[in-house]
Amino acid sequence: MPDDRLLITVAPTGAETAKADCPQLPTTLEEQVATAVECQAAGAAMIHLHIRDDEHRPTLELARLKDAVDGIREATELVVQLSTGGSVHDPLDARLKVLDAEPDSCSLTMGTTNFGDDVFLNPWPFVCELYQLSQERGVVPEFELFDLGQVHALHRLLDKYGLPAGGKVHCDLVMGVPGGMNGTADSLVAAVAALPDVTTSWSATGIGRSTLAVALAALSKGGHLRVGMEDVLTLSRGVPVESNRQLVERVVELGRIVQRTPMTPAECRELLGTSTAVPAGTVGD
Ligand code: KMH
Ligand code: ZN
Repeated sequence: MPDDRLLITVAPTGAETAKADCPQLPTTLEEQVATAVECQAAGAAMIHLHIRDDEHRPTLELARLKDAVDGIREATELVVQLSTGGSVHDPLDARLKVLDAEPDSCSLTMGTTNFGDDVFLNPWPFVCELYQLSQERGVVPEFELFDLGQVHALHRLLDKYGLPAGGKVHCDLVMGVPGGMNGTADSLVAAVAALPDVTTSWSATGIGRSTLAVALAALSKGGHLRVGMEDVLTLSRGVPVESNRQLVERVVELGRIVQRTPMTPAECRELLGTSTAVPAGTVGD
């Protein structure tokens, strides 16, 4: 793949924003499929997905997760990544069951983080269990790193359990969460320098007002980008995001300025190893 390619992941919904506070947030299956279609057309290659119930509340209900995976696969070529982080209120066992929906990829956060006034719980045994399950099922993890300690935890995980399904190591720096590393160029440079040598690709996203600083720093360091209404709800002070497509279009333009071309979903599969992902233990058999 040409080395100017830019992976844009869209995270359209998240679990923390209420529909009542943001009616343009895509929460129904129809809205999420429509968002996926227009974000792919705008330049996204992967979708990081949280789903909602009929009352627009976060849910990990398996049938709905499967419907979302199927619906997005029918309408787009996007790599479908399901969140295993869920909301701060989701129990660990329900988060493990997300893999039953058979996504291409899953998020896998490398440690516990204070999350505003809440706690995003990721105890080490849970991280190890989820990782081993992803290896067994052939689901490619995206290692989500909210602070530098989690980068070091990733070294421990890979040392103990080996490479992910598909053989590639893709990380996403989630910066600017109140409780995690801040969303600055300095923090990004430190985190990228600490990534394991076996890392094959990384992206970054900055929450809220840090979104542009993080995107520009990531582009400067040759990284990839995640954007979406999970992470930011304003385009500038007082100007609300009207659609995820706007956020994708904005980073396509940033990428164009630094001579990066949006990656296709097929190129994203190659980058992440999802097309070749086989359960651990069968690699090389
Ligand atoms: N909603 C956050 C508590 C993930 O998707 O894996 C966790 C989160 C991470 O969004
Ligand atoms: Zn998420």
